[in-house]
Amino acid sequence: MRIILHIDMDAFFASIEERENAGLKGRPIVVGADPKGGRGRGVVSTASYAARKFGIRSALPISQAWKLCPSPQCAYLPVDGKLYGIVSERVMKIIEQYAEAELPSRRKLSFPALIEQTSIDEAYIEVMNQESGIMNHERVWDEAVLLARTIKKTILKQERLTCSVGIGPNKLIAKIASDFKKPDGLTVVRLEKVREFLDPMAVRKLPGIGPKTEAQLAKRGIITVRDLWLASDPESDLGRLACGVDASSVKEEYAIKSLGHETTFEHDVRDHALLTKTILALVEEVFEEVKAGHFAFRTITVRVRFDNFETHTSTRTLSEFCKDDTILKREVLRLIFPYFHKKRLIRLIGVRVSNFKERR
Ligand code: TTP
Ligand code: MG
Repeated sequence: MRIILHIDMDAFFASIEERENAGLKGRPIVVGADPKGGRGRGVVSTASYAARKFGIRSALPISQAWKLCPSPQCAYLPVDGKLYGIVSERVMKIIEQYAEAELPSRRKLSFPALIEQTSIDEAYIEVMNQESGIMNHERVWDEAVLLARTIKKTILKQERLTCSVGIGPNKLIAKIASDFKKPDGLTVVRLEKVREFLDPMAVRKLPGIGPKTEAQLAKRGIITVRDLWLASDPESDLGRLACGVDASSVKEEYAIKSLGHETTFEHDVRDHALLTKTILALVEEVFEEVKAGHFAFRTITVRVRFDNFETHTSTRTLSEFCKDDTILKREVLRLIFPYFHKKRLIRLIGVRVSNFKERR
């Protein structure tokens, strides 16, 4: 029997901007590319819940967001990666502080909680993992709820930000549960309630089911998770998902797999100097986040999209872990220069680092 919490900050980038500026309180806010009066070409990073009422979501083209809710009704703000990295670190410290404090029942068995951060604003905590039934599960469920409340209260008090928490018997259920009553939600799904919880849900709510699979399933008349459960082999991946079964473990190492930034130009570019300046600015943004997360990385990837949407990536894996921005800049320029020399118009460039060593 396991008990796992999933914590996910609400509209993270937008909520930080909202708390930094009293004039933004409760307003529709979009954080992302410059909308350029509706002609901007990048995408939305995130939208505040007030902006989501207009249908604005992460990854929507910024020009479409503008159509749904233009400025000044909606505030459009650039991504301040450095600030979000710092806030993320403070939030994760709060989570660690409370998760690692001894819960009364756990003290008896003396095992520590495991914490796995999976993105800038998400973490799992495993508060119990027990094969046999010697422990009073009831008490641990109650303590998990108390832990969730304490973490929510502390993040609100110290950071003036809300988060949503899901508690379940595995990571999959905890994750779905944290999303269930966003924002500022707390949802507990015990093992015996998993079926009841999942049954009426749209299949799209299951992690890994995107619009394509959703459409394919809909053609077969499969709309809800119950439909999927009835129609699939319980031993298949989809079957297990529909049953809410997930054996994956909470891993203590820092689980962010990569960090990157990219930019879509307002006009397609072939100017070598502008391309170089832009990629170096992106490298700096990435490096700020690398520093904030205390990472060392080994793999560097650049991405280039030409005006006809032909997209290329080039990757280099260093022989040793690296924490140095001079090496990062040098390698990124080496990787990307061949594309600049093709004299073709470029629409987008980006850089990503991955293959991280554990924190600190
Ligand atoms: P999410 O947790 O997916 O989204 P969110 O915190 O904005 O909103 P929710 O309340 O639904 O959890 O992502 C965390 C941050 O990561 C988000 O604030 C901005 C960034 N992000 C992007 O930049 N691009 C994306 O496509 C997504 C999904 C997130
Ligand atoms: Mg979030």
